[in-house]
Amino acid sequence: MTDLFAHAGIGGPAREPIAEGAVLLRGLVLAKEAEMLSALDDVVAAAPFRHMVTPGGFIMSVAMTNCGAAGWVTDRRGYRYQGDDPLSGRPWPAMPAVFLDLAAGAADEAGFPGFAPDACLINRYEPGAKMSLHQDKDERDFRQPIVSVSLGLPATFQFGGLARSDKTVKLALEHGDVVVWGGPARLAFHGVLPLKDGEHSLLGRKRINLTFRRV
Ligand code: MD6
Ligand code: FE
Repeated sequence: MTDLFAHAGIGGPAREPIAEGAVLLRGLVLAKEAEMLSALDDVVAAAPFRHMVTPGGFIMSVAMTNCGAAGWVTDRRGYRYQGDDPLSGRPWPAMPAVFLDLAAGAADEAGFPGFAPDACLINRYEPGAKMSLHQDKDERDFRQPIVSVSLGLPATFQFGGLARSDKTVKLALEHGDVVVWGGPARLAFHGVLPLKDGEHSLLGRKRINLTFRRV
């Protein structure tokens, strides 16, 4: 049976459990879509997307920027969070209120009340860009969840276990979807398969992913 109340706000968003501690809230962003995209434009105007280099010397296919008190960066020296944008030497743009509200609301919905992110990593995928399997472990407090927002072209998300070699499940993430990820899933391996070409009505030939964390 179809869920009559999906995305309607009545009875909450459509929720799809992924694993213990990880849930997909389909379409949660759609009600705030215009505000979110406008805030995103402001952030990107102040701190443009750039392709960072991994500690091993590879240029990432995903272009990144950040907003909030701390931003995730990688270069030859390693992965870390830092308060200044290395491109400009200035602090990252402040986290827009609409981002904070969305992230806190999604976390609450998923059973993680009181989530107050201080970092938002913004990833831009163009056709062919991918994110290899990895764990998010550069944060201090793994009791805090991560809230992940998908915008633009759909992508295939891979979600595995606590060991790299664990079997993965594939999940189609679409414009407006939010994944909340914490508890026993917080250190699960995950990745994004190479983005398929396409044209999104609002974002064109790309996918944007926002990940909110408490660093
Ligand atoms: C992406 N996301 O969806 C990449 N990490 O483009 C992530 O790496 C990620 O979505 C931790 C938790 C949720 C995520
Ligand atoms: Fe990740």
